Amino acid sequence: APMRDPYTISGPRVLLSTPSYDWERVGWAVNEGPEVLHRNGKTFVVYSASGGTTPDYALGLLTNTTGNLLDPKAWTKSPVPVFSQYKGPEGGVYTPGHNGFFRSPDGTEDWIVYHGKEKPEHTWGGRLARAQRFTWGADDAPIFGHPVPSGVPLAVPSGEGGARAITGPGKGTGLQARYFGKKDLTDPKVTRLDPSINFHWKFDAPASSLPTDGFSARWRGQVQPRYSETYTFHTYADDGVRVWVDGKLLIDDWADHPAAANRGAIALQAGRRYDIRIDYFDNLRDARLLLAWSSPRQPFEVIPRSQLYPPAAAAPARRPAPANTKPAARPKPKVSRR
Ligand SMILES: [Ca+2]
Ligand SMILES: [Ca+2]
Repeated sequence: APMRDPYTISGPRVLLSTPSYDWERVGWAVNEGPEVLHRNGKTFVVYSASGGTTPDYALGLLTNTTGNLLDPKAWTKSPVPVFSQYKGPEGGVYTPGHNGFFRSPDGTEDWIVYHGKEKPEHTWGGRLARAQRFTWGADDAPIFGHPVPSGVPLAVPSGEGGARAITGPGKGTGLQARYFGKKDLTDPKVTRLDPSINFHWKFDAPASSLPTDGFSARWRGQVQPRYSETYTFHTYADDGVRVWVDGKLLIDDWADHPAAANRGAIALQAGRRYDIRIDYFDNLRDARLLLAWSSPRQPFEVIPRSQLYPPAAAAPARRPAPANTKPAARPKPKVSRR
């Protein structure tokens, strides 16, 4: 209908589309949820078709190139849906539709937001809000591709604060290490910079001034993640180990045992440096310690030198790690163990 203002029609309504194709009539015959796109003088109406509980709910496209928006004959309907259910090796998306559009914060990208389900069930439930980027064809029509299944990583919209959520490799040089002649972090013998923590000393000592059994070590400095997300820190230690990140005790396994894996998780921001501290001791025989990390985008790896820094000079720790170094009387660690 013609409109006097954005919320008042001023003339008779005109019917532009009815469910005419089979793919618009699965479950129920439906055309609904129209959303408009403009590009180079052309107008597009993207609408949702078929029953909203069916896996076949899909988006259709009407195109107007004349600018006469109230003439039904000026609109051409795509004979096939332009966005519909998808099943691939990485998963499936069903019932995609009832969408909206938005631009990336810097105005360079076009995005569709829509609902879709992970299973082809005939229910209203299970619909999840989803968003992905779309592009444009030479004929100015939108190209949506297929709905992207859950769990497939997408870059954030260009210019979003999170665009800095990925940083390149850091410029770290490693952690400050102090090795002690006794297993309770006393009797300091050696101070040095360790580029990363991936040691298997076997039945030997880390340095000639240290004993082969009953020594300990403490690493201090900062760790710098490359992604803004929850990181899991992993250790593999013989014997005991504790790890603090940003003052939070993530791994607490201060006990004698053969090599054991531990882990603990914390949410981190890309590019920020967080205080990290690792305490370790060897009681008898074999001695080893590995410190790794993983996150949704960070494959499991020994934390590399580039992301580890010696303690910040002078600047006091924002949240200092607890001073507790006594091994006795600590509750059993709550971290999971593999
Ligand atoms: Ca040992
Ligand atoms: Ca030993």
